[in-house]
Parts: sequence; C-alpha cells; structure tokens
Amino acid sequence: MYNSEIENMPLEKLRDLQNARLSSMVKRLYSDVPFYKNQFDNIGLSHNDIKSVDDLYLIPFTKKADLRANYPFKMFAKPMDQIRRIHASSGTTGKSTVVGYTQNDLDIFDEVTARSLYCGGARKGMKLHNAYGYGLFTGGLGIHGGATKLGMAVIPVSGGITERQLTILQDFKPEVICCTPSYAQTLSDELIKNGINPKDLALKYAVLGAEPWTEVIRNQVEDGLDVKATNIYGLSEIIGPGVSQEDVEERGTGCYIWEDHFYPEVVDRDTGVPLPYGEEGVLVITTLTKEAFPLLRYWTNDICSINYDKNAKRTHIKMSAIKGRSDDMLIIRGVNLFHTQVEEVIYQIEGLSPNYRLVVDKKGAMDCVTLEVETAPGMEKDNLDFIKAIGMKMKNTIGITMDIDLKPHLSIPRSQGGKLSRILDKRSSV
Ligand code: ADP
Ligand code: K
Repeated sequence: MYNSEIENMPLEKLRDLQNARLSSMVKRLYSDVPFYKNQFDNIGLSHNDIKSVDDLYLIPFTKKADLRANYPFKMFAKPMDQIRRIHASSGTTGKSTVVGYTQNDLDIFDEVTARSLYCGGARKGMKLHNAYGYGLFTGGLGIHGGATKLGMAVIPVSGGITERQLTILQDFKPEVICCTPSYAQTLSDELIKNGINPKDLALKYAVLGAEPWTEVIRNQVEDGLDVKATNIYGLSEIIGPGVSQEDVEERGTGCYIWEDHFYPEVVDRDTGVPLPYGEEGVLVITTLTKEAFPLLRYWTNDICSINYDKNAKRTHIKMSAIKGRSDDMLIIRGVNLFHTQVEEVIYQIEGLSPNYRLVVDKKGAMDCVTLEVETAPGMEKDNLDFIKAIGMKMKNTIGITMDIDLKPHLSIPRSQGGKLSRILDKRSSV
C-alpha cells in the first residue's frame, strides 16, 4: 500500500478524522464563501449543527448550476494570492466549471493520485506513459503530479497523435499507461493494424478513467495491450482523477474512495434522500480537506452504488463502476437507458467488437434507437441471422427494440485521445 496508515485505518478512527475535518471545514466555508453562508442562513442552519458526517443530510446539495452561477471564481474559499493552479472541467456537458488549488490542495492531489497509481500496480522506478490530456483538463497534470510523487519516470505524451504514441510505447518501453478506456481501445486496435505484438512492449498496467466503461472494454484492453487494467474515477470539482481507484488484484469489485479526503453518499436521483449501502443512485461527495475549492454535498450526477467490502485489503469504502451520468441517460419510449447497459450486452454476444454507438432519432413522434456496432475481426457483417439475434438479445435484456446496424471492424468513430461520446442524439437538433 502507498500509505497503509491511512488506507488501512480502522473505520472508527477514520470516522473521527472525517468528523473533525468536516466540522472545521464547515465553519471555514460559512465565514469565507458567501454561497455557503447564504445556503445555511436560508434554511436557518448553523454551522455548529454539523458535528459529524451523520449531520450532512441537513445541508442542501451543491449542484453544477451553483458553480455556473458563481463562475468563474466566486466559489473560491481562498484569495487569489494563495491559489497556485486553476483548472476547468472539459465541459462535456454545457459550459465548463472553474476550480482552484492552493499548494496544500496540490499536495493532496499528488497524494491521492500517487495512492491510486500504486493501487493500480504502478511502482517507483517504473515509466509512466501519460496519455491523458495536459491542459485545463485535470487528467494530465493530476496524474503527472501523483506519478512524480510516487517516484515514477513520467512521459508526458498527452492525448492524440496515435502514431507517435505507438513509437513511444515501442521505444521508451513504459510499464504503465494512463488514458481514457476508449483511447486504450484505439491504441490496442492500432497495435493490431500495425502488426505490433503487445508482448514486445513493456506495458504491465493500465490505469483508465474519465468516462464510463465496463468489463467488455477491460477484456479488450487487457488482451490488446497485454496489461492489467484498473478503473480510476474523479471529477475536477472534487479534485480531478484520484477520488477513487480500483486495486489491481481486486479488479471488478469497485474503486476505493479515499475517504480521508472525500466523503461519499449515494442519494435517490429524484428525491435526494440518502440511500442504504448497495443501492444505486447519484453519487454525492463532500470534500474534507480542500482549501481553495471545498464543496459540501456536491451532486456529481454520476450513477453508482457504494459499499464496504469485507474481503478487501483496505478499510475505505468502494464504489461500483459508474453506470453513466444522470444527464446522459436516454429515455426511449418510457424506458431508461445508459449506454453502459448496451455495452454489457455486447459483452455477452460473441462475434462483436466492443466499439459501438447509439444513434437516437425520431420517426414521427416515436423515439427510435439504432445500435451501430462492429463485428469482431474476420466476421461477416451481412449475416442477417446474427443481426436478428443481436436485436433480440438487446430487446430481451434492456427492453428496448433497436435497429441494429452491423458494421465492419474499425469503421465506427473511435477516441482520438480524450473522452469518447457513444451517443449521437439527433432529436435535440430537430
Ligand atoms: P467534464 O464534466 O467536463 O467531463 P471532468 O473532466 O471533471 O469534466 O469529468 C468528470 C466526469 O467524468 C465525472 O463526473 C464522470 O462523469 C466522468 N468520469 C470520470 N472518471 C470516470 C470513471 N472512471 N468511470 C466513469 N465515469 C468517469
Ligand atoms: K464534471
């Protein structure tokens, strides 16, 4: 473990730590951030009422709209002379949100990303191929800082220019790669296309995140790059990547949330009521140690569940893989649909490659979905029985009738370096 005192802290002790951090942070927010002062005053809540994480439910959520309303710096809890870096979310949905870090915040960012990389298999002395984008996006610089702290040799490749990435993978022989799962798929496809055997590279571990992904992509990437692939989760509002991370030996059982810095809740997406462990809802996070941009009960919009894992190496709680963002959920003729559900069905069908896109459109007043999906290499794309069988499987598992557009291998748009959108919604443009 990177920091076993913390990662293995007995739960009662961890709770004490969280409670002490929370109450001092709430006091500070009340006096330093007008948004929070108003939020408390409006409902007659005193900062003294928040003594432990069990009192959190009293506090209203902070939502993305609140951050937009306070654009760009009004949520900052420290004056600019104490800010050392400013990032902005990539704006996948709507206008970007701006976040700031003090030196102490950057140190915490390094700590949680170092912990995460270690948890994913990375070690001091290894080389890291960092293909997350550098810039306003928190991915590149965030991972960079953690890897440096861990003692790795960082290769700051950033996203894109796939040909050059292949050259670096072959010549510099990094043991670890970080990028989005969809870009790892692209790299794995490109290795095949260029006749490069992944066993001739030195890669051992891939730490992948920034977008939802499921086991079918894990399988493709683990085979295609000859690595063990783990999930890293985070969002710029909370810090960036490194809010949670999957252990390389516990793959498939969820990501540890670094609870000494980030306190999680899962709440009902419609009522906001906190849900019991194991139930699926919206992930809500309270930062416990951030100085420049602390948030109380931030509504991430990401759908997952959280639970403690008795068989796990560490004491911190785990979150399930994100099913999708609440606002990316499609509602098709009354049925809710996340693209990860389609991905899970693709996993069950032999002969498909896990590259796909959902195209949503209207036929008259009716919503209709076309699943564009690729055949595995060497498969026939005009096999009508196969197409029918895919449609049946989707209908039976997800409950939605879809048109199936079976395409040749490598013909659907793929990630050029960053996050990939797997949904093309043509309804909004009508
Ligand atoms: P943007 O909202 O513009 O994409 P960020 O770069 O902060 O900005 O992205 C954070 C979001 O990315 C998360 O809220 C989540 O929706 C998604 N995300 C990050 N990591 C993962 C992951 N491992 N699995 C699923 N989704 C993820
Ligand atoms: K975000």
